Amino acid sequence: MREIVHVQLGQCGNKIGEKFWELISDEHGLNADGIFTGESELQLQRINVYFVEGPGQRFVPRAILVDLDPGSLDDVLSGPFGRLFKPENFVAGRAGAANNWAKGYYSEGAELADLALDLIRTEAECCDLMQGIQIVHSLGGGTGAGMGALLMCKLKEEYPDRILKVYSVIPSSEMSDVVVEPYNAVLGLSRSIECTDQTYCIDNRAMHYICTHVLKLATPTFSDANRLISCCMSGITACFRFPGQLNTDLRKLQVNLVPFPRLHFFVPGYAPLFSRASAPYKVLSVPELAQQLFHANSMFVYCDPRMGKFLTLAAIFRGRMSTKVRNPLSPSLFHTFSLSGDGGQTRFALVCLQRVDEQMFNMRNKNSPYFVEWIPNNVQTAMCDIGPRGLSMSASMISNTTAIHEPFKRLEQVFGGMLTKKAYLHWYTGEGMDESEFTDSRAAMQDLVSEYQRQQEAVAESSFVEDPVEYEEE
Ligand SMILES: Nc1nc2c(ncn2[C@@H]2O[C@H](COP(=O)(O)OP(=O)(O)OP(=O)(O)O)[C@@H](O)[C@H]2O)c(=O)[nH]1
Ligand SMILES: [Mg+2]
Repeated sequence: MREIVHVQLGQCGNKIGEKFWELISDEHGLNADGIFTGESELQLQRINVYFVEGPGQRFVPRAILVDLDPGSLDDVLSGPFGRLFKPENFVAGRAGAANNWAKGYYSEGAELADLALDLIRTEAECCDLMQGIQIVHSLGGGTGAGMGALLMCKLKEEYPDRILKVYSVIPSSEMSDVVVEPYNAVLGLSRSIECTDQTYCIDNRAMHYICTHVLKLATPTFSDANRLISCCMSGITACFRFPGQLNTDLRKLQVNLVPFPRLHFFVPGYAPLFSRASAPYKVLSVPELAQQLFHANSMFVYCDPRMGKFLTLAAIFRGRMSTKVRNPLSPSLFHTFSLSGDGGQTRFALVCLQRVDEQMFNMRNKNSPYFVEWIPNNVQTAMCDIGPRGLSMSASMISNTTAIHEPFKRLEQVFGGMLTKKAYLHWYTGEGMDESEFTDSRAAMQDLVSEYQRQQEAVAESSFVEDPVEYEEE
């Protein structure tokens, strides 16, 4: 089995992680005790990717829950799904990292990191063939960003050939008023450049915008944002968790989505998103979902994709799609997935996938100025028959767009402004951190921003023009 080990860190990581496990447990037919009460064999077929089967058909998340402040872990334990998790896999500190990256990375976090790593190791050793590790954390918190960075670096060192996939929540003043967050975020992101394979950026500014302008919520809470984030995570992972025609795994995603190793900061997106008032009038269809996915309002990072270029993009559709297709199967479709040999069902799925592919192809053509022209076929489509609870269909997107350099640049500039004044630095140096780390992290962010800009401006070279062939005369 291609197992994934999950780690959730800090308050934000634990809140989002809790929602994610609630959602996927339900999709796999598990109740709050992890007992299977589902109806379909499909729910169990690949359940081992995220769950470990214990005695009595009880399924336990392959998850480690960490926080330097015990509060968020207590909340998970006393929450509706508290009994789902293995009690030994909770790692709690005593006092938190007080929004200080250095406490998470160097002092308090470093003390607890070995314990967390031991637990991760134990889970990894019990896997048949672990495909990767996923971390959920915030980049604003001391624990999430600081200890998160430490764990990432250690895990990459220990498991260099496994995919390290991280969901990182980018801070925003709309949802937090902690002044040092830009410091924590840039320090954390600069480690992500080298230590992670895939970083899914979730920008609280975008989450706030979606909640207020798209869902029309008057006073959005973290819980509203977390619900959307967990739906997107569930969509992104659906093809690993359920049998499908295109069983995308982490490595395939990695190969297709990351043309340059450092440019692995993805913008996730999700559709449908609509307000409660408009729900009764919504008719979901593949074209509608495809259209929504390309809209800036569906993207979880506050940036305009039209200000950049998509390097690559993957879209995962879920649910029962219509089978009405006009064109015969395109031969190019076949090398994107393998047939599972189940006759009619596969045929049906093929036709559905073609419809979804067609729509994505149309959307790509319509938006062609926003794609780099030098990567052909840079849109991947995957499909999972098992829909999300309460909706006939949904779609999630993972885009690798150069537009992400805008929010990174904004963060780096705020960071630079505070650093020039050496504001708040004493909190960090007081934990043993050197000032040069700040300048190094800033330089790493600046390099990343310019790398994205360079690829955005790069044009295709005419390398396809063949040299004329000269024939010898007889
Ligand atoms: N989307 C979302 N963001 C959150 C949530 N909780 C906190 N945040 C954001 O995360 C950042 C603060 O990080 P936390 O996760 O609270 O901090 P921590 O990792 O527990 O670290 P310390 O408390 O400093 O030890 C801020 O930018 C918050 O806006 C949440 O439930 N959802
Ligand atoms: Mg905390």
